[in-house]
Amino acid sequence: MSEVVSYSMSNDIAVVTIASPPVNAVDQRVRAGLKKVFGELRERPEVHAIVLGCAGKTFVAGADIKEFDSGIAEPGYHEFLRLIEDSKVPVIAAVHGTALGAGTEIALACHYRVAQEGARFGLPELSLGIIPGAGGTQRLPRVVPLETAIDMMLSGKPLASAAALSSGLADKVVAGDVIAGALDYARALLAGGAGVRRTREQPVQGAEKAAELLAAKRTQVARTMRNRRSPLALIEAVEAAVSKPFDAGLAVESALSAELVQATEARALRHLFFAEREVRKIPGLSAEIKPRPLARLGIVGAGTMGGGISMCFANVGIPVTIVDTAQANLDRGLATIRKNYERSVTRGSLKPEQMAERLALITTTLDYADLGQADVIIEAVFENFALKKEIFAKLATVAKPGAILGTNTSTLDIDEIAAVTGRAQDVIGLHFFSPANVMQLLEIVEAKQTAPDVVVTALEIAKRIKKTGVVAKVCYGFIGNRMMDPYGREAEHCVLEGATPEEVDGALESWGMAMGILAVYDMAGIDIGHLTRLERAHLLPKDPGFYRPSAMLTERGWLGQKAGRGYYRYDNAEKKRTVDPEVIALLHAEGLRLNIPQRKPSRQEIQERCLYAMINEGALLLEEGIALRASDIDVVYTAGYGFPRYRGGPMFYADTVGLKAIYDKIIEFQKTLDPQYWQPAPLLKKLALAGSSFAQYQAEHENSH
Ligand code: 3H9
Repeated sequence: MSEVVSYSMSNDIAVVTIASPPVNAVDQRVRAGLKKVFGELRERPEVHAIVLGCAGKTFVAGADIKEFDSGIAEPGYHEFLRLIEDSKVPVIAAVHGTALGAGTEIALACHYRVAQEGARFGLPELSLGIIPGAGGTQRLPRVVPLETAIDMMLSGKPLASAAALSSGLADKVVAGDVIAGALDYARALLAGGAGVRRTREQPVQGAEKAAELLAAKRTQVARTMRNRRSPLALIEAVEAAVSKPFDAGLAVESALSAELVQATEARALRHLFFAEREVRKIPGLSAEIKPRPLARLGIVGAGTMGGGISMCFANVGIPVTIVDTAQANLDRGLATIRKNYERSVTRGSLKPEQMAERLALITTTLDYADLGQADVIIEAVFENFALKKEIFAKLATVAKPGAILGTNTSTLDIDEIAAVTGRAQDVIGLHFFSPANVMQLLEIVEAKQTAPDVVVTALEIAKRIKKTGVVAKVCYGFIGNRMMDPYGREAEHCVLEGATPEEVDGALESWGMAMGILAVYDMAGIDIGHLTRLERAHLLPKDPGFYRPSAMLTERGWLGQKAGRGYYRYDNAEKKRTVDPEVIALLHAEGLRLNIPQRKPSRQEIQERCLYAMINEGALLLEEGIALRASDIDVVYTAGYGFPRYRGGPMFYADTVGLKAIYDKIIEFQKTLDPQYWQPAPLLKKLALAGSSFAQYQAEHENSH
């Protein structure tokens, strides 16, 4: 009997168990094991039903993603799935935890499905740039209504056990042990004389309205999933389920699946899947180092950031004390938190009693001494060095020994902040992104003297509050904002050269950015960046065109959305951006005044300038050791900056373009644009000329740790 798949008998019912920790992913051993076991059971007439379940914390969580790069080894998926489906006795899937991807596909090949309360069924393949390739696109619409099937696969969102039951995906939901529940169900089936119920023999539900539905879904996908191939392929596969016999449909699914799995989109998304798990592993930090306690949190500053961060902790049951200098600030902050929760209640994503519980966890105070019990204190006041230093000096006196002092600064020198505390080992950067309760990224900034267990605790914090924590070292802007700087610089310069804000943002958005950078400035407030640049003026290039548009708009009070106008106007009822001819004329005239050649860069040039400037900065960050890995940069950008996941992040994208091509372009820009900005990073140059890539550099580096 195979190691990972085994079976035992419960009277006349066989219980097959997959045991392949941690998540029972289907690899060659699992496939071979299932093939062998179901082959054997076929030959045993005393077996009257089969229950298929999993050991450990979950049912099968999908195909083994690692196998996609090397190709799927024999036996293939269809071989064992067909054996399961062809069984002459009923096969009942016993699902606990999460049945994802191939897990749901296995459950669909079974004749019946029993789910434990709280179990979930999902087909998240699109998030990996592929489609369910083990029969999911063909079997799911034969089990649940066509629209439910398409929505489940397009959104990737799993169905909870109750929804699975009402849609027909689960036949029964049981409390307690799912194997026992499935055995009971099997006995009831046998007693009632129910036989096999092969999914492939069922009709597609709602086939008569398919044409209309599929057309509507295609339109939706073109709008919401720009530049992507896998969603369209998914609809094609489902169309085949409707229009072709099962086996022919399966062949369509297989052909599409094989095409997608090797394409850049899927490679990019796989890269991120592993990169997001890799960020938790910090070279040099031994597994022996335990995190410090995290039972109580303190926040300094009841503004937007402080409020959002407080919510992150209250959401997972950690009590929070917020301190501010004025009662009015505390009241306003708390009112905003309440409003945010109320919105979730109205939307139905939060129950009123959960809102009450969370609000009860948040207390406010004017007295710093009330932070004395906090295990972690996070300062979240606006970006002002003097103020932050004053706060940290105060925190050092009230915080209990060993309490962690975090700063939410997005740019400032944390070593200098730590220096005023006399306990620099406790100080760390915890950079949240606005809105903090929504955005996925937490940039963890390790200062020179930060203690290793403080870094471990910061990673633990990220995990507890369900964020992606990425560790960076101290420099201006850390990973994210430092790379934004040259990106935004090029976008602004293109405007001075004669491109309109809409042309610049349009180029970036059509490439895949969630939002063009100028529209982002409007959203965040154009003054924010401008003020930090004023503070650092002595360090910035002596170039009158450098971020000149932001300066001009700030001087006029056209600060973006909050002012009703910025790069765009927002004075219509829907607060949608519309072009502002006055701004276009103003910035165009400024370009002329500064003698900037007027040349209206093409869409492609805008994209290349912005992205390559960003990538070049990323290479510098790697060389300087600010970022640990190229893939960490990719995680920062996709989790925190609206970088399209299907492009894998800036460094992965650079590898797909080819570092030599990027290097050559930078040299070309050095000749045609301002050479002070177009200096290839030494690492980029080295890798480009050696025909190497960031991925290869990372692999070599990892081996040397
Ligand atoms: C698919 O099924 C295609 C099919 O249609 C058929 C094609 C022919 N493969 O996330 P965690 C590892 S596509 C390989 O930290 P959690 C993971 O890397 C697949 N490895 O745990 C990590 O390793 P390490 C569709 C996997 O409790 C460890 O397991 N399925 C896989 O926070 C623990 O993972 C999905 O997309 C895998 N499939 O979350 C589901 N899954 O410790 C992907 C996990 O070395 N998985 N690992 O870093 C998940 O969403 C989460 O892992 C899950 C557990 C929710 C299951």
